[in-house]
Amino acid sequence: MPLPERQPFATGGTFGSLILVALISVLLLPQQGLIAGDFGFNVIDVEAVPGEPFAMSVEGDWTANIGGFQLSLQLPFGLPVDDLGISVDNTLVGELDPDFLQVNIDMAAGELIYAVLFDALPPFDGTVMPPVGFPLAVAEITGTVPQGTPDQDLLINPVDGLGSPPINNIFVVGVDSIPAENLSGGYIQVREPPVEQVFIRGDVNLDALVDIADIIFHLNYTFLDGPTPLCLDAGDANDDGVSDISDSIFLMYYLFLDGQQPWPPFHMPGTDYTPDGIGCEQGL
Ligand SMILES: [Ca+2]
Ligand SMILES: [Ca+2]
Ligand SMILES: [Ca+2]
Repeated sequence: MPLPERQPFATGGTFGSLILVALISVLLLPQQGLIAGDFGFNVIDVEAVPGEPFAMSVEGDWTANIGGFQLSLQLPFGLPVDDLGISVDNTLVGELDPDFLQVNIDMAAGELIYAVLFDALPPFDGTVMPPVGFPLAVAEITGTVPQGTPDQDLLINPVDGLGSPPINNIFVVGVDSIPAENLSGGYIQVREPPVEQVFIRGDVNLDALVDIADIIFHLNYTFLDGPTPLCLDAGDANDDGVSDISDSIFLMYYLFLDGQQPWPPFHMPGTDYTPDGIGCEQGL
């Protein structure tokens, strides 16, 4: 029987092709399933008191090891914020000590561009950040709303195509840019804090004196449909968070039976030292 013809390279060739295909598959594997919709940026609302600095978080969400990201944020026209900035301070990204950080703020155009690459300079050690499975703060927007700025909501909104050349919101995965498709903006909520009302505890009728008229006022509204005090907390003479008969009795003891004086603020007007459910709409 003749020996089968030798085909020394046929098997090896097929085998080599299989290895090549397998290798390519493995190389491509991390890229498979990278759906842009799984990547996103979310600007988190922050309350800002005029005259005080604020820090606004930008969260990222991603499903592959990232080597960096780029933010393109639209700012309201004439944004009333001094010293506007963005950084990776106070984030885990900051802990990676990124090689490349580029900020470009154009207040007139209403654009804030921020690019971050973890590993852009030699030695290249391939620093990446793995997905953590939930949104994570990747940047912090800081600034100060000037004193006297009226209450308002200022939208900071991730929008693709800002700047020139146009910049998109992306994550860097390997050598690819993955668009961040889940984009949601957040508001700088400018809020002047309410002025805390001052009162003298026991001075239910708000005439800056604590005397028998306050006991009568207190009994009147507690039992006889008299007017509710503008500053209920002033009527809470024993400062237990409730205005009731025990406060009238407390004041009687104080005024006529050498009892304990009302709790602070007393003698001098002030605010409640022991925050509770009872408030003061209007003080002295
Ligand atoms: Ca009084
Ligand atoms: Ca009370
Ligand atoms: Ca209190």
